[in-house]
Order: sequence, then C-alpha cells, then structure tokens
Amino acid sequence: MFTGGKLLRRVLALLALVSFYVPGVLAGDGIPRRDVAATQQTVEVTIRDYRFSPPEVRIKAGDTVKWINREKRTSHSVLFPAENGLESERLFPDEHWQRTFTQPGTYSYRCGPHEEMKGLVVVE
Ligand SMILES: [Cu+2]
Repeated sequence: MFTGGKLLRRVLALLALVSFYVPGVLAGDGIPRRDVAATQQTVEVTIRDYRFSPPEVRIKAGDTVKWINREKRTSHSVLFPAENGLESERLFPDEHWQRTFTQPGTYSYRCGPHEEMKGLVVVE
C-alpha cells in the first residue's frame, strides 16, 4: 500500500511523462495521408426473418458494414469464426453493430445463436 507522499510522487512522475509525450502526439507524425473520410462508405445489412440481407456485400478497404436487427423480438449476433470467434454483442430488435474493414479479404460470418444464418463481406 502506498503512503500518501509516495503515491503523489508517482502521480506527478506519470503526469510529467504524459506531458512530455502528448505534444509529439498532437503535432502528428508528419506522414501525409489522403483524405479518406470523404470516400469511406457505410453499408447496411438488415437482419430480419432469420436472414442477413443482403447476404453478401462488396466493399472497399476502409468501409464499414453496419448490421441492424429488424426482427420483432428475436436477437442475433454477428460472428466471424475465422477470427478467433470475433463476435458482436447480442443485438436486440432495432439495435445495430458495425465493423470497419481495413484489410482486403473475404470475411464469412454467421449468427452466433443461429448457425444457419450466414453472410459474407468481400473487402476489395
Ligand atoms: Cu440469429
């Protein structure tokens, strides 16, 4: 357990470290970036009647897919088995979840509780 003085000294040391590094972070790293904000898209996938619709979406790297549950009372999730079972939280009616895909590839997914519900995201 820290005494009051020791803890205070640790906090001050931490603050000194943070104030040393923050200006560098704020100044940026000098790497020019193209303005991608204007071109990034969000594509919606509706979940209804135990189906992802559309079941397959084709997007560009940097785009976002947003899944919206439009069921009356059933909850679903979005699960990527190939990525250590990466899964959204359970989506209740009218809730949504989104994921931005930065790497090109083919991402197959399914619903966690309903294995038969499948979808595909192709990132170009
Ligand atoms: Cu489901």
